[in-house]
Amino acid sequence: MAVEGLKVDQLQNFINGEFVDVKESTAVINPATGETVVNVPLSSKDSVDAAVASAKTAQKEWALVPAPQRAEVLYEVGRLMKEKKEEISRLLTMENGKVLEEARGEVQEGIDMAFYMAGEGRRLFGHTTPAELQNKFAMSQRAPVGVVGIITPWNFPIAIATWKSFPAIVAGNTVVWKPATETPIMAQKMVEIFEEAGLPKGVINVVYGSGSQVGDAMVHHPDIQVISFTGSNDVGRSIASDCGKQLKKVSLEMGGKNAVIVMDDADIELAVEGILWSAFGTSGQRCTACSRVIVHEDVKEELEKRLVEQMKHLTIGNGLEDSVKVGPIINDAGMEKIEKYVQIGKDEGATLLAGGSPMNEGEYAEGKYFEPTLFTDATADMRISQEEIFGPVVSLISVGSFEEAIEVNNSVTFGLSSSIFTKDVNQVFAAQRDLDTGIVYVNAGTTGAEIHLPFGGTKGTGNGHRDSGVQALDVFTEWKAVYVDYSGKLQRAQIDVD
Ligand code: UN1
Repeated sequence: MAVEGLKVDQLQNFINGEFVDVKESTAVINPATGETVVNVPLSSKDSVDAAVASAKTAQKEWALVPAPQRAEVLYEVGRLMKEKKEEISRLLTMENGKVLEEARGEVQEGIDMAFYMAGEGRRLFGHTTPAELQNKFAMSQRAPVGVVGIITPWNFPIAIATWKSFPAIVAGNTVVWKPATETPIMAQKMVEIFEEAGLPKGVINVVYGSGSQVGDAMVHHPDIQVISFTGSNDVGRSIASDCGKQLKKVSLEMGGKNAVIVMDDADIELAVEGILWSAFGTSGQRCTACSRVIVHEDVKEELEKRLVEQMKHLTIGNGLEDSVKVGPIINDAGMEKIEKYVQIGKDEGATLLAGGSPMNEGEYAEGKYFEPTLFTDATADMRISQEEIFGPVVSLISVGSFEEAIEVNNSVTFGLSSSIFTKDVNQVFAAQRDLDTGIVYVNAGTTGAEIHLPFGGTKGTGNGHRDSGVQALDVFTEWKAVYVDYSGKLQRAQIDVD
């Protein structure tokens, strides 16, 4: 029997406005309970071909709909998401495990994105600029790229999908979307909402399945002009090289190794709150999660003591329960990776101050839970200080100065988010200049990006593009420069200029 809020117990692809059966499927497991929530199709290349054909046909007409009218659909999408926020949030907790309060926050992020991008329907600004010759007009404008392929992760299955699909749609593209197989219900809910909002058939198409089948077919499909991907660094690199060979535009967001810097003049209580929220919220399964704390040596002991004390109050369990602050880990692969890194940390000589083990007993037996874990005496070059763990594990590294803190922060191959706690205004401004990440926080943790600002990072985090913000439009549009000569004669630029 289908779970509450979901009409079906077997999901179907959504192609050209129709729900389509696929032979093979797999179970979606609630990581908090081990129960099956729904079955999700495992599609093959044929489904991708059908989805792209539908998107390609629909795009011709969609591109001709005036952008303010395309935006009307997004306003309605936002309104419906708002109306169904509680129902969607509960389903999100069931398939992903994040606690209900965070699920509500994620759905809200999608609602914000709908209204923000709907507003772009009346902007989509280009420039008008003087031409260098008399009686000549010059402007630049955005044109849709065509069919867009979006590949979204399980950790923010609705918010990230809105960061990518809404700008694509408002700009006149059509979409083929491969959601993560762990969290397909958010795609089902979005499809239902798009339909109810009146999005024409073929503008959004959903194909469920693995990266190796569906993702690969999308990346290699000649009629998909852009791939926007959020996921692991390894997969992102291979997508980039495959797209590179085809000269296909690609936008990548591939995680982080984000740090909170705590200076000797910081409000330590506030820093503790910021660290706990950004390290253990979402069980550390955010690209933006804090996994390093770079602490000034003069406040190291105090910070350690307060963190260990406060960590005792983190309640772990099923995110549908109000009292729970830390939910489960998404799956076995996630658990194994976390366990592996805890062992690496011990072997490297870091000191384990709290946690460090999976939780398998009693109420935790059926789900996948890992204790919030704190290492100290880590050094900047250890693997636990360099590699993304994607779990509730944080390592303290102590430093002697502001300059050293910045250097340690910047010593990783990722560059998504960073944070500094200090009351010194000079350090605040120097830090926001010198921290080499795409997102910088002052006196807050490393998470909590807002949708109207660009989301993404430097170095191994991305390839120069940004999700959300007005910048997302650059991924889904081509710039077109238009010159109108009304002089009635041939005027040669750069030559016929007196
Ligand atoms: C992610 O983890 O990939 O800033 C997205 C944040 C959220 C988005 C996280 N607004 O943590």
